[in-house]
Amino acid sequence: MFEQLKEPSADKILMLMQLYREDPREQKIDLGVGVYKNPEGVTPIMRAIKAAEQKWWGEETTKAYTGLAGDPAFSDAMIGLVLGDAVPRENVAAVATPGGTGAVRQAFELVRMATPKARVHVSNPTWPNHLSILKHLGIEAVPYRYFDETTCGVDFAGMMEDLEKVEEGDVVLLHGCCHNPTGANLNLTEFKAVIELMIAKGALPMIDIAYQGFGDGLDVDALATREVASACPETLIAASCSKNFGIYRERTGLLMAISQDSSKQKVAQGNLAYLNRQNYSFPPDHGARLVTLVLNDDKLRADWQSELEDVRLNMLSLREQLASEMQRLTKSDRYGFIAQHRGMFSRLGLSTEIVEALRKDHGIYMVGDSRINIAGLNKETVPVLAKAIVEAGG
Ligand code: HCI
Repeated sequence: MFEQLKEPSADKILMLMQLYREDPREQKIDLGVGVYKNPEGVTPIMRAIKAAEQKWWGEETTKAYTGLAGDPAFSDAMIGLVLGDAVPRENVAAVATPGGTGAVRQAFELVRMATPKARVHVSNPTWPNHLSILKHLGIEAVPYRYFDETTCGVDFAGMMEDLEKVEEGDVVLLHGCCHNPTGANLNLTEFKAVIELMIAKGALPMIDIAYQGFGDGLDVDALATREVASACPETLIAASCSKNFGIYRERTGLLMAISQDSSKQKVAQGNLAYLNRQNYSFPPDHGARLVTLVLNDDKLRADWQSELEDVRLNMLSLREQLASEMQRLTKSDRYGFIAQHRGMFSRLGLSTEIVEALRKDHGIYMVGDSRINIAGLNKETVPVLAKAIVEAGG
């Protein structure tokens, strides 16, 4: 049977990780996969997570299954973090998922179950996994203009023009904050215009929020998501805890299905639990437990927020340093957008030839579309990257 299988297309980000590992050069710089690294190049376990782990080790008495939706306390805590008080709790159906990817996958499956003909409108570009999961599920992905190659900001007029083609029942996938892969984001006024358009078209918004706290702060980063959830009749939200709690390998995420009509909550909750059952029965518990412990304990929560804020500010200062270094070397404001972008990534707008030259000649690894992980830099390597970009013709 196995001979019938075709070689699946590889994930470009994960492929790059492999190439980086195999590179023997000592001075190599990894700006690839979206994992936070501190100035020493280490992805630390956050203090509050470590403390929660110690606490839980003492308190845990069983490894018996949780519920299909995971522990309701995790849903409650995460709904609070993402939505604040934007929507009444009884309007939200939610299940724990294996990471944000799990939530995205379940959301798409829910869409296909409810409306088999629905198309999903995605920003051009979007996170490659969005596209590959949609393709795998046989759901049509329709790109809308998003990244303006000349300004490296959002082509908002183009985006709105393309979203005019959205049909009733279609899904519009939006990044809640910290757009991956570009780092270019809508402002709140623009988001509100998109909301109006989606409501007028009868489209279902789906928000992927994987970097809350990495842009302008925990609450500011959630503003657009809260605005969507409180204004639209129905909303899907895939939230990840991988980055803001630094628990990547624990696979911790939450899928929310929100309706303004609370009588729909029961059927939505039932279907989300059904999807968990079909795919893996019970979602992983360990990461979700740690998140719940941190969010529900004042001291741990305050410490987590303060460490997350340090992470955010570190990335912001690297952005500013890189933008000013590029300005100094190119004697232009061409790269000023790096300081305007938010989150872990920036798409630099470099050609594939330049990206290739940076890898071959300088041992600098970025994704082929010139996406860099800002956290892969530190004060010492920012000038190295800037010089290499200019030398490579950027
Ligand atoms: C990213 O780098 O975009 C996020 C991390 C990631 C990459 C590829 C697959 C899963 C997660």
